[in-house]
Formats: sequence, C-alpha cells, structure tokens
Amino acid sequence: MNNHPWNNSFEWRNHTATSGVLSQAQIDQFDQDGYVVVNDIFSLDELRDLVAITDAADAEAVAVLAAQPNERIAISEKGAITFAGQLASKIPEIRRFVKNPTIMGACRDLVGPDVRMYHDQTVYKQIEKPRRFPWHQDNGYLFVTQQHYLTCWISLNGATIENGCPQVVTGLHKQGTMSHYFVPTLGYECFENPPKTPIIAEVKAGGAVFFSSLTPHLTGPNTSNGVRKAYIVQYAQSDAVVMEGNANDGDPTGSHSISSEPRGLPVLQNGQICAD
Ligand SMILES: O=C(O)CCC(=O)C(=O)O
Repeated sequence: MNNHPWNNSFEWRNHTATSGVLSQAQIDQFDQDGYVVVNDIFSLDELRDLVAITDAADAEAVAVLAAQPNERIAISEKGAITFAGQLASKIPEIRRFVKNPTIMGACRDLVGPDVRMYHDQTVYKQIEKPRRFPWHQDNGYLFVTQQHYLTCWISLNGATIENGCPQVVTGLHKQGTMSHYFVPTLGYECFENPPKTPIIAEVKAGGAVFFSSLTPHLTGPNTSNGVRKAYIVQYAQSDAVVMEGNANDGDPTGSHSISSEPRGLPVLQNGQICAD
C-alpha cells in the first residue's frame, strides 16, 4: 500500500462531540476506526418519501443504461450496480433529507461549522449480476484537500452482509489517501485483499454508516433476492479544494474550490443549518 502521489503529508485530527447528536463514544469510535453506524435517523414516513424520490431517480438511470451498448456507462451497469447522481441539485424535495438534523449534527462534529454537501448519489445493488464494489477510499476517486471529508451512507431498505452492506478496514484512515488503480467496469481499488480482517457494517433502513473519505471500504455482492438501496451523501469543509489532473502523470494540472461546483449545496454556516 503506497500513499497517493499527491498525499505529501497528512495528520489525522480527532474530534469532539459538541452537537449533542453523537456521543463522545461514537465520535471516539469514528476517530479510532474510521466509521460509526447510526440507526434511526429517518422516521418511517420520511423514509417512504425519500425512497419514492430515489426509486424514481434509479428507474430513470436504469432506462438510460438500457439504451447503451452492454447496458453500461462507466461503472454503472443494468442488473449489477446502478448509480443516479446529483439529486440534491436537481430535486429540491430531497434537500430536507440532505440537511437532516442528525446528519447535520454529525457534520458539525466530524467536519466543522462550515460545511458543503459535496456530492450525492443513489447506489442500488441489483441482483442479476452480483459483484463486489472494490476496496477504495472515497478520496481515491477525486483528490480533495482537506483529505478528510465525511461520507454518509444512508440505508434505504436495510443493508446486510447478504445484500452487500459496507465493510471497512479500520485504522488506515489515519495515513491519508492511498494510491488507487482502476479495475475495469468495477471502479478504483486500493487493495484487492485487505491487510486486516474487515468489519461488517450492517445498518437498518433509515440509518447510516458514517465514514471518512479516507476509510477503505467495499461492498460485497448482493446475493439476496432483493435490490439493496443506498443514498450516499458526502460533506466537506466549505473551503475544500479538488485537485485536477491524473495522479499517475505527475503534479496536479489545476484545482478548483468545491463551492464552485453546481452539484453541491451549502448545508452548514457557522454551525447553523442553511436555508434553501
Ligand atoms: O454502495 C455501494 O455498493 C458502494 C458505493 C461506494 O462505496 C461509493 O460510491 O463510494
């Protein structure tokens, strides 16, 4: 395991519970292991409304995939794993879920007082072509500084080992971003075999796995008889910067602030939840 070429120095900073949403024990687990599971974030009514939005977005994505050669666009493939991105920028009704008070409390504690939703997408693991989503850190896809940001992996219908819940390797987030290579059709990978036994992070419908953009995670094949549904929302410090270029070709060719990206959304300012 090598460092990402642009990860020249990194120091993990521990966090303090101030929001009253997460306990210090949960924050300590996040700092030590790189993840924490929080159940009961959304009520049944909220979940029903959220899933209505995400199901429609997935259906639209699947229809687009069905018209492609091999029914695939990049790593999104009909019958295997389907992605629908940038819902918050297009669908105002989903923003109340993105700014859920429990999630905002976690953001305050684990990101800071000024936070922008950086990226959101649904990820539906279909059953026809079961496959893994490779071991990776989210910061291995696009290199962001500060390297640590927060991924909130919301389970829409319950995530188990059988249907492909997240698995994490603990401790490695403290080293910063690792180098990744691309596995055709599957995605970026930082290692094929984890250096230590992974933790299985099962989570109930309406709960979430919070992990760092630096936490290596994978989801296994969906071997159940139903689609596994997740809505993934990522939150970064408002002044975070995306480095541009290909890390294998040398130094970054440029950079831009996440606040210039139309897909994002300010969610916290001075610790207060932003209005739409
Ligand atoms: O939800 C999944 O199956 C994997 C998605 C994932 O890890 C990601 O988008 O970074």
